[in-house]
Amino acid sequence: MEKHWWQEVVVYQIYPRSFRDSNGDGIGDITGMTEKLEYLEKLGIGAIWLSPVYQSPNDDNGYDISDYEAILAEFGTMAEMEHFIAEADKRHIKVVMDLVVNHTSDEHAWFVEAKKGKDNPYRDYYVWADPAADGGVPNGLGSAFSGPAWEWDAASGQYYLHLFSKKQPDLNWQNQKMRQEIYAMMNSWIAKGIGGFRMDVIDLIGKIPEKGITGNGPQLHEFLQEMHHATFGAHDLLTVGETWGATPEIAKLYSAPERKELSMVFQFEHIGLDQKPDGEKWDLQPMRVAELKRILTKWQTELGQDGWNSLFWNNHDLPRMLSRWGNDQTYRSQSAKMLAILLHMMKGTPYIYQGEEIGMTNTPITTISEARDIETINMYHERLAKGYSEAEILASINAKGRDNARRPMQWDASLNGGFTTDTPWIGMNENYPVINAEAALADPNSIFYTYQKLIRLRKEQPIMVWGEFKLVDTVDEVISYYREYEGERWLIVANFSDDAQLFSVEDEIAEVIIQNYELELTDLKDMTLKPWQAFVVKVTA
Ligand code: TEU
Ligand code: CA
Repeated sequence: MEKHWWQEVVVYQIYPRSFRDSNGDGIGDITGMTEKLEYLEKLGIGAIWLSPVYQSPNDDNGYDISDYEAILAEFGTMAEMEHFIAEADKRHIKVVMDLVVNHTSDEHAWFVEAKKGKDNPYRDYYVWADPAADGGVPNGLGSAFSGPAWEWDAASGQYYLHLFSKKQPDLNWQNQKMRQEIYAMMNSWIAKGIGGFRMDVIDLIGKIPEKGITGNGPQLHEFLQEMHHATFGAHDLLTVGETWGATPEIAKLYSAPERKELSMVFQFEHIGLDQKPDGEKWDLQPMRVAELKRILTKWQTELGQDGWNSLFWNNHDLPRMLSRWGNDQTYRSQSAKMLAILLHMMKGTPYIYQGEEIGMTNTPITTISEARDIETINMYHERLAKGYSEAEILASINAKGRDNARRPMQWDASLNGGFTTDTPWIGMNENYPVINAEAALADPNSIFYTYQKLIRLRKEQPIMVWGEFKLVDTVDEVISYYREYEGERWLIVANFSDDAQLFSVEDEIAEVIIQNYELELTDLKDMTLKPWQAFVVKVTA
């Protein structure tokens, strides 16, 4: 497999609305991001995945785009965006844009035209259907944000499809002219010197709604190969598809180099482990570490040379992993560092979500008025109507709601954590006086410096990027594996629990690479691991 820059970097995801407000309106912005490039350079990341900054009515916080080639006024100007790209480039940081082309905003010019009538040239850029025989929705497709995926358009007597909010009408990828306009837009962003694209729900663009097919449709890979050849194929860009339903076999279809589609995908098999199999994300069950170990191992071993893994615990759609599966109370630092070591020592490209590097935690709410996310608010009303108790619903929201990740970045102990001098668009987590970047930078033992070291090791030690993964047989709560490369062998050990756990291997320690306690590590036989203990040692071959 030929080598690419995007296999060797660590990517940092910025959710711009919540990163840094430079002009005191309570909303993060591009100039605020530029101000913080020095911080990101210190962390050592090589690319930024930037959640959408395009013009949008913000029904879904920018994932409802009304103009792909204009910047949301609240975030700044195109000149400030181009300056950000240039400033990042000076620091050897590439900017990976969020490409949201499964749908647009209903305020996009194309949809405004399409709604004018059935004979409008843009009508077929979207998915329209006649009512069913009973006059109701065409079929049973549902929206990810509650309710049916069909919205009635009285003017034309048809429904239009929206797999997300009704202000996010799905684009019709069967329409070749629409596809060409998307590719032209992508090329205009490539011309600005970006480092690639993260592709929002890209597994949905092959949908066949009349047959109820949404993910992995028959023409999906044909469209992606067409997109590759028409846009980024001529450049060595990082392209990562968001593909919720991917298995390793499906992932190979996206990322096997000879298929000329994408660099890699985000798969979510590990992320679903605390969701009841027959339920929605809100229906909780305990995560079993043995299952997590099995799934992580499957992805490490089954992609082989036919693709490349992305590695993540967090993003703007997920609760903070430190609170979700770590211990953000008694072992906040140790469990955060364990999560970092366990993930970054695996084979693939690691992604850090803003605030993860300083151990930010979930932010519980006590009333729905504190929520901002459309997915959460719609679910709240839907489940109240279905008879769920408010306590049950709030418990689900506090465990899995997307706002947990979207609370403003905590920069220092000053008012509003140094995020803004105004009232933030969404409440701060009240622990910002203790958990913030300034405190992290001042503490040589902080979670930040564990991430900084892991990123530096990846630059210095080829075994981290190219080494083969081999699982070690351990008790359920311990995840341990070797990485092997050109005769060198590293052993990674992580106690993924609140309890002491037994661990034993015959290897001799040649060097301690990194650990989340400050212990003398001398003997790997018959160890008793401390709660959340994690370490990496080079062992003698
Ligand atoms: O998310 C896709 C998606 O399916 C998630 O919304 C997921 O279903 C849900 O959040 C479960 O936690 C992408 C973007 O990442 C998300 O922010 C957007 O809301 C969505 O697509 C629509 O663009
Ligand atoms: Ca602002």
